Amino acid sequence: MFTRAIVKEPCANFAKGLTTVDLGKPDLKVVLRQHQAYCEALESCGLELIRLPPDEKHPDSTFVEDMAVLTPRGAVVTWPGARSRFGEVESIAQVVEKYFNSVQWIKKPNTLDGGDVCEAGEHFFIGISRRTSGNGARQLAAYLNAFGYTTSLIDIRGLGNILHLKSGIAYLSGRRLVVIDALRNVPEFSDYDLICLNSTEEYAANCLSLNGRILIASGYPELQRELERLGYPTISLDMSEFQKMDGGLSCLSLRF
Ligand code: CIR
Repeated sequence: MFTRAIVKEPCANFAKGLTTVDLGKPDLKVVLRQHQAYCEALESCGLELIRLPPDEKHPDSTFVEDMAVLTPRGAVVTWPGARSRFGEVESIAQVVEKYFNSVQWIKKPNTLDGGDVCEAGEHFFIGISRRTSGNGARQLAAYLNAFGYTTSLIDIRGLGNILHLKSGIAYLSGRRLVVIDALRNVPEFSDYDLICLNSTEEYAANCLSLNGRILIASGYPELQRELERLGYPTISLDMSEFQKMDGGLSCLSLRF
């Protein structure tokens, strides 16, 4: 069960952040409205929010997930893969230090984005990506192994043109994962039940399982129907403005 989440309000410079997609410029008013709806959805799942103020110097700073990996047995503060995001670490680290007794750090020059880390119960999948270096992934694996978790590394470079591992998979519960087509044959997923997304619903892979409910981006009816058929209550949220900046549901919070 999760009890808390760290969130950071999007800043006025949000549209100046990094992106690889060409979906137009986000509208700040709508960004703030969608962020507020996201916060309310977390609260409706029983989470108490730790709300951090906007940081105008860092347009991508609302995507707090990339700055840390939080587990019931300890936390790891990361060193992100994008240079423009280095200055985001400090404010997240301060909160993490306050709530966790055991805090480890990814050490420079290794890099790791939290978006590349998918918790699946006692196991963690760690993506090696354009943002997460091989050594960063191995360093995180060593920390998680010391906490008593198992890990596997998945090199996603060249698989599906996704930014982070969790742009292409989500863990639901038991042994069930949502995956995009490019990841369905990854050997590490072979003993999992996979919900495979069709090509028009790939953005929906980044859904978020929270205390028995699944937050899902709105506009992806096939996944929503399938989740409901399997008995998961869903909460759908309009993510249009975050999608323009390569962001999804998981990136907007750090749950613990
Ligand atoms: C970036 O490129 O870093 C941001 N515009 C988006 C980060 C998304 N984070 C995530 O998926 N965990």
